[in-house]
Amino acid sequence: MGIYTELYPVNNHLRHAELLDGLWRFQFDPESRGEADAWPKNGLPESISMPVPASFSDVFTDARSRDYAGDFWYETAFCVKEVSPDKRYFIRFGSVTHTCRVFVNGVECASHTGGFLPVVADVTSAVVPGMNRLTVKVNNELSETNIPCGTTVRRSDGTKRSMGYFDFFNYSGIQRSVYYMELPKRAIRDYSLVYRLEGSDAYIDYDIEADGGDEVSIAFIDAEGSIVARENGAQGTLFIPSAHLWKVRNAYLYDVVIELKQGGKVTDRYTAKAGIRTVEIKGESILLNGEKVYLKGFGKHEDADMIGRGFNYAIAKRDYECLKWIGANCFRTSHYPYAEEWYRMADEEGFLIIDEVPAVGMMRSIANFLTAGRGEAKGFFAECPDIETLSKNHKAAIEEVIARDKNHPSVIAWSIFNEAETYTELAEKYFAPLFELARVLDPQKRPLTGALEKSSSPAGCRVNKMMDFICLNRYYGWYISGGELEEAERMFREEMDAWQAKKLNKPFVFTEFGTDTLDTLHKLPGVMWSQEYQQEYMSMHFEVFAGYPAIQGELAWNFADFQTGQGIMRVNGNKKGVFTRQRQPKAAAYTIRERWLNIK
Ligand code: BDP
Repeated sequence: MGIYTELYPVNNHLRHAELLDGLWRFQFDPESRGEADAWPKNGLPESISMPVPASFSDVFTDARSRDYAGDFWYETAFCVKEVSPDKRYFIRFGSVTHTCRVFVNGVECASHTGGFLPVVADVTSAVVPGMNRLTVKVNNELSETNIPCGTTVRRSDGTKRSMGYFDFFNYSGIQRSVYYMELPKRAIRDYSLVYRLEGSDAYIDYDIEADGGDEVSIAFIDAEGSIVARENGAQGTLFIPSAHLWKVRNAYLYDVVIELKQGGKVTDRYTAKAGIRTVEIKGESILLNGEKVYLKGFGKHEDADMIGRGFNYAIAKRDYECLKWIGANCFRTSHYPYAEEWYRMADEEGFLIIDEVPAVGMMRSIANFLTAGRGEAKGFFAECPDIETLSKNHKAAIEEVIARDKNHPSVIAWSIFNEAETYTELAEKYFAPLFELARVLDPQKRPLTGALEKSSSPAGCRVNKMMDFICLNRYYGWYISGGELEEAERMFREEMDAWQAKKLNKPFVFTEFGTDTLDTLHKLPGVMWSQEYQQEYMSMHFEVFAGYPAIQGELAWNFADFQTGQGIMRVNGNKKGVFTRQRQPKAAAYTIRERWLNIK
C-alpha cells in the first residue's frame, strides 16, 4: 500500500474522534499578511464568525465577499485532556478548498494542495494539555497547474477574481467535517480488501498496514453478529462460505474488525463496514458479481442553497431518496471526489459510484461548456505553463482518492478526468502515466474511465484506448442543433454509428446529456428551456440509446440545478437539473422515472 490519508474517524475505547464542526472564526487576508503578522500564534485580529462545514460565499450579502479570491483564514480551539507519550494526536479535515496550511498553537503541522480530499495534520508535537488554538490558512485561487484548472485575474481595484475553466461556482473554504483524533501511538494505519467469488463462496485477500504490527487480526461479522471469518497476520485470505453479496440497491454489509495486539493485549481497534462484490468489464458489458448491470442515474454536484458545497446529511439523505424514487442506481461524482459521508451512505443504499478526480478544466475557456458542447475545443497542454506541476497535482489526487475510497463497495470505477483535451500527442503523453498509476494503485483493479466531450471524436480521441469503458458527454439538441430534435437525432446517430464502426468491444456510458430547463416554463410544443423540451429531449435520447447495444448506462446531466459563475449563458446557475436546486422534480423527472423503474 502506498500513501494513506488516515482512516475515516471512529470512536471506541482505544480511539477518540471528536467533531470540531460549528461556528469558527474567519478573516479574509487580501494582502497576504497573516503569516508575517503571526496570526497563527496571536489569533485572527479582526475575525467574524463562520459556519464549518460550509462554503463561505453564500452566507454573505455583498458581492465582494461572495466572489473573494485569495488568502483567508479560519480559527477555532480544541481541548486535549492529557498529552500522553502513548498517543498520537491528529486534526483531520474532510477537505479544505483549494490549498491550505494548518497551524496548532502557531506551529505549522501540515500543508495540502487539492481541495476535495482529506487533509490530515499530525499535531502530536504541537499540542498542550488544555485548550489549543487551531488556525488554517486557505487559498482559493485557480491556476493551470492545479486541478480544477482555471485562472486568477486582478481587477482594476486590485482585488482578485478566480475564473474556472469549468461550469460550477468556485465554492471554497472548510466544506467538510473536521475531527480531532487521538490514536494509540502504534496504530492501524490502513487496510485493503480484494474479493474473489467462487460459486457462492467468497475469498477476501486482505492487507493491513499497522505500526509495529506483529499481532494483527481481522474478522468479518455478519448482520446477525456472528464472526464468519477471522485471520491473524498483516496479509492473508479470509474465506466466507455462502457469502452474502453486496448487490445493486440491495446492499449487504458485514462489519470488519481489525485489531492490533502488543504482548497479547489489544492496543488498537478499527471497525468499518464491508460489502462483498466484484466489478469487471467483459466485452461490452459491465459486470457486478458476474451479472450484467445497466447504469441509471446522474452526474451530480455537491451544491445547495446557503451552504454551497458544504456537506449536510439532510441534503444527502434527500438526494438519495430522490435517486431511489426516480429508479436510479448510480451517479458520477462530477467533477471531484465528494465528502466521504456520500460513499458511506451509498455503501448502505446499494448505489454505484463512478468516482471522479477533480481534473476538470483542461481546456482553456471560461465558457468551456459551450466550447466542449460544440466540439470547438482548442489545445490546452501545449500552452500549459508547467505541465510537470499539473501532472504532479493530478497524480496526487489519483493517489489520494484511491487511498481514501478503495474499500467502498459502492465505488465501481475511477474517472481520471472530465472533458480534457484528448486528441493530441501531448494529451496522450500526459494521460498514459496517470492511467498507469491508477491501475497499479487500486488493489481491486477497478475499471478506469474519463468523460469525453465532443472534440474527443471517434476519429480523433487518443485517450479512449486507455479506458476500460468509455464515457461520453454529448449535447445533441442543446449546444448542437438546439431546438431541432430531429436534426439533432440524425447527427447523434451518425456519431454513434462511427463509434460502433470502430468495434472497440467496450461498454459506453453516457455521463452527460441534458437541457437547461426553467421550472416555471411550459410550452407546447416544447421550446428550449421549457419543461416539455427537456422531456422530449430525454425521450429522443432513450430511443437512440436503445439502438446501440454497447451503451450500458445513462447518467443524465444533472441531478439538480446548481450554482455556476455568472454569464449570459447561465440564469443564476446551470438549470439542467432534473430536480430543482431545492430537490423538487421537474416534469422530465416523471418521464425518466417511468423508464428507469421499468429497466431491470
Ligand atoms: C459539460 C461539463 C459540465 C457542464 C455541462 C453543461 O462537463 O460541467 O455543466 O457541460 O454545459 O461541458 O451543462
